[in-house]
Order: sequence, then C-alpha cells, then structure tokens
Amino acid sequence: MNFFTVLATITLIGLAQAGSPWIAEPRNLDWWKARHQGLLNQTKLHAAEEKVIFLGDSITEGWSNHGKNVWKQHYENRHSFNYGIGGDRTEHILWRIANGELENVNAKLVVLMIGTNNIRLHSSKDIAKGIHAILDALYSKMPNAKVLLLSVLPRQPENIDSIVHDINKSISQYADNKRVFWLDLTTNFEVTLGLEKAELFLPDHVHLTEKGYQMWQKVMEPTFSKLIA
Ligand SMILES: *[C@@H]1O[C@H](CO)[C@@H](O)[C@H](O)[C@H]1NC(C)=O
Ligand SMILES: CC(=O)N[C@H]1CO[C@H](CO)[C@@H](O)[C@@H]1O
Repeated sequence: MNFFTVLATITLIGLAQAGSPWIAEPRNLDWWKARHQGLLNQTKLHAAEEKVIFLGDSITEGWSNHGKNVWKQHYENRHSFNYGIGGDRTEHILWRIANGELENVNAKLVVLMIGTNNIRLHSSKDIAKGIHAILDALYSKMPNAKVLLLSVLPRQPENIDSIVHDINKSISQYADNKRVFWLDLTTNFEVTLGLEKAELFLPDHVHLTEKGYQMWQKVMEPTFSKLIA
C-alpha cells in the first residue's frame, strides 16, 4: 500500500464513521440511551408475547401519542409493541437491532417505516441501501418474521418529496411477497407531489395527527390482518 492508498482508506473509514445509512451506529445522547434501555426492558419483559413489532422513528413512536386511541383499539389486543424512537435514522435502527432490542423475540410481523430522518444527510440511493440492511438484519434475528415495509411518508415541499418518492421507488423493489411485503401509503397521504393531505399531518408537516394514524391503520388493515393470520 502506498501513502495515497492508505490516505484514501483512512478517508473512507472516516466517512463511514461519519455515518453511513447501512452501518449500525448509536446516538450519543443520554435520552436516547435511556429510550434504548427502556426498549431492552420491554423486550425482556414481553419477548414471548410480542407478535407484532412496529419499528421506526418518531412517526412510529407517535402511536403512543397522537395515535394512542387507534393503537388501543386495533393493535394492543393483537400483541403489538412499539419500537419507535424519535429522530432515528436507518443506521440507528441497525444499531438497536444489533444490540439486543429484538433478542428472543419471535414475532410474526415487523411493521417498518424508516428513512425520513436520513433525507438531509444522505442520498435516496444510500437511504434505500440502509433500509435493505435493516431487512437483512431483521432476517438474521428473526428469520420467520414477515416484514411489512411501508413507504416513507410524503414531505413538503416538492423538492424533499421527490427524494421521498425516489426512496419509495427503490425500496418497493425489496418486496418478494414471501418475507417482505410492500405497502405504499403515498396516495392516501398526499394530494399531489409536495402537497400533503393537511388534516393528516401536524403543522411540522412530518408527524401525524390522530386522523393520520386512523388513515394509516385503515389503509394497512387488509394487509396487516392477512400477515398476522
Ligand atoms: C430498565 O430496567 C432496569 C432494571 O429493572 C431499571 O433499573 C431501569 O430503570 C429500566 N430503565 C428504563 C428506561 O425503563
Ligand atoms: C412504488 C413507488 O414508487 N411508490 C411511491 C413512491 O414514489 C413513486 C414515484 O416515484 C410514487 O408514484 C409512489 O406513490
């Protein structure tokens, strides 16, 4: 190896450490570590009864907030557990999977929605690669679990939303309809490219209102009930 090869290698490693969507990485924040610990506790207490895992970021976490009535009505009695952490990107989900959150869980179904927090940092191609890495990680932890991969929800304005659409286009191809299933929520959540259905979103244009969670549940129900049967 000459000097420049070494330098290039070090630079590449440096970039990887700065965060690649497909490489597991923790977040160096006390509240996040506490949330992770809370999820480890949840797993320890309930692993045997966990049939459905909702895995994702704040939009998933919101099932315990704006979505809690819908959750109570439709998911609590079907042994569903929330593994959403606000602000998470694909690499953080990978880290959580690698660090015990799904240990000894033998779920039937994982509902996965992730990627929107990567958008400011990574290209749609790299984000899709990160989501693929999550599908692989889930397979090695729970080979029998099906995965319902959901589209990344629309974002405003149009230039961000077209990145979302690019991600969706890539990740929709990961479905094999044997283990991985794809459900596109786009047309239910947006009027047209870059224009969300306003009543489904909070004023930040990212998170969902209760109506948003109702819509999510309604659109997902036929696939969901089939996959947990
Ligand atoms: C997790 O469980 C441990 C041990 O029972 C407890 O000390 C800790 O407070 C719990 N942490 C969270 C965040 O729930
Ligand atoms: C499969 C797919 O492409 N799904 C959505 C995300 O983006 C496309 C545009 O590329 C939209 O048409 C779909 O709604």
